[in-house]
Amino acid sequence: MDDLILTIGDKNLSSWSFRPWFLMKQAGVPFTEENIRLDRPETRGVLKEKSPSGFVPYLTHGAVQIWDSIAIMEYVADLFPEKALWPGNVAARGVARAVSAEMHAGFSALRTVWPMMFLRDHPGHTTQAGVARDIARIDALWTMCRQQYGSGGDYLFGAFSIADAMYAPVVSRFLTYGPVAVSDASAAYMETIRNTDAWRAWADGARQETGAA
Ligand SMILES: N[C@@H](CCC(=O)N[C@@H](CS)C(=O)NCC(=O)O)C(=O)O
Repeated sequence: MDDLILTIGDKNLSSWSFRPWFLMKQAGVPFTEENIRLDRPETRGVLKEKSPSGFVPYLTHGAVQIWDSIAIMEYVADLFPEKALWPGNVAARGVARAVSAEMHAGFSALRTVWPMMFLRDHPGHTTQAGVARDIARIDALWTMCRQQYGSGGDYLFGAFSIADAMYAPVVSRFLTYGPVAVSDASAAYMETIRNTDAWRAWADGARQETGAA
């Protein structure tokens, strides 16, 4: 099989890059990482030349390029069925896809008002009603997943899945802009995510990129 090359943006900033990177790293999918720094004078030109969509992330696999975070994760799930990146049970898989689609398509207030800044370490934040609504909905989703589908492990659907990768940048936002009031189940889930090897590796990379290491 050709090598997988995942092209991503800055680890401190690029929430969409974080999702497939976190999935592949935590699941042990072998890949090479390529980086394009965002918010630089040359960024637009580089993305226009190299990325099919003009955005990161994108995945290169031989002659094939796959763009958009969720399509990349679906492609990887197809390539590595033994990694079981979606839940095996049909009902759980359907709900996992719904939860992931809701993240991909929604929560625009949270994403706009609290952009991911992985290394943000100062207290305080601006907020608005839309952010509170998004937080409440995410808390309800996480709590429901953990209670109804999570009995086989510590992740949303028990075992680690694409749904967890979709929400990893939200865990980052809740930690860096919070504290946010969430259920005990959601708080425990956030601890699970922040204690993964992949989370620590991303944080190390973000510190190196920003010169904070
Ligand atoms: N729907 C896309 C969104 C990708 C996206 O918005 N990527 C941002 C970085 S997180 C980007 O490439 N921005 C280009 C720029 O800053 O010029 C996905 O899910 O991958």
